[in-house]
Amino acid sequence: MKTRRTRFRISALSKPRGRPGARFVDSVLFRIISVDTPPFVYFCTVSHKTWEGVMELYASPMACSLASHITALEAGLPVTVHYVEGAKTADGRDYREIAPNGYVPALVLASGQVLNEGPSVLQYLADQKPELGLAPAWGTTERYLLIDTLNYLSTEVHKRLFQPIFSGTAAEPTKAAAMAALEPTLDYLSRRLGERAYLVADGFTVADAYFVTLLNWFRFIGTDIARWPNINAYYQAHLARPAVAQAMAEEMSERARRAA
Ligand SMILES: N[C@@H](CCC(=O)N[C@@H](CS)C(=O)NCC(=O)O)C(=O)O
Repeated sequence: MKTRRTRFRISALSKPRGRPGARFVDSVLFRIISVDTPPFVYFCTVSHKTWEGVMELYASPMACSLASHITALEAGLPVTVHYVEGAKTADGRDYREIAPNGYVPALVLASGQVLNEGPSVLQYLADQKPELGLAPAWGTTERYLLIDTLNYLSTEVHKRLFQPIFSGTAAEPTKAAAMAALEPTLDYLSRRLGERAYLVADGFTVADAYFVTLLNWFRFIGTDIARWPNINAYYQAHLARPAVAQAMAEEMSERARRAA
């Protein structure tokens, strides 16, 4: 998987919906010509297998998009990661032309459609490789437990707690209320995790990718996770997971580059 600097340029990245439409990808190595002949679009390429299903993930280093980055690596998917800085892409485009609400993650699918909510991006990526079990199969109770967990992490932990804490504009009482909710939230998550190695299923799922991402933030604001031994053991074990370690190393290196 390539990160940040792409070897090709895509125009008309975010077509509204449906078929890809005319799209040209220029590269030293590849040239893909889209022939828009309704009702079919034919892709002619010197390396069809290489580019089939390629996706673009827009991310901010160590933000919630880290969970999607981890998932893409876990699944070995053809995803190119682009870091967004100051609402601009690395090649100077206005990020709001890709994701109108300005949030990461945004996943631009091979069709040109854009997913722009963490839980949908995570599940889409997981569903590309169902055999890996990164999301339980649709129709099973476990799938609904996954959705339940992703919604909790996204709305209650990410948005209700961390959004005001990280915000430069939130009122002090709002920040204080969020800080006061940190410990009860970790108590709850500790009970929810129990002595299991994974948050939802018998193996690693996208909920674990998201939980590890949020545990980084607890640590970042100085919460001593060691006070919740089961969460701490879980966190340490997942930090050693190759996809987690690789995604975090890449994103920390991007942060270091910005800080330099
Ligand atoms: N509802 C979105 C929220 C995503 C979100 O809050 N992303 C943050 C980074 S963690 C962001 O892009 N913030 C940029 C901004 O607020 O302009 C989701 O759950 O994915």
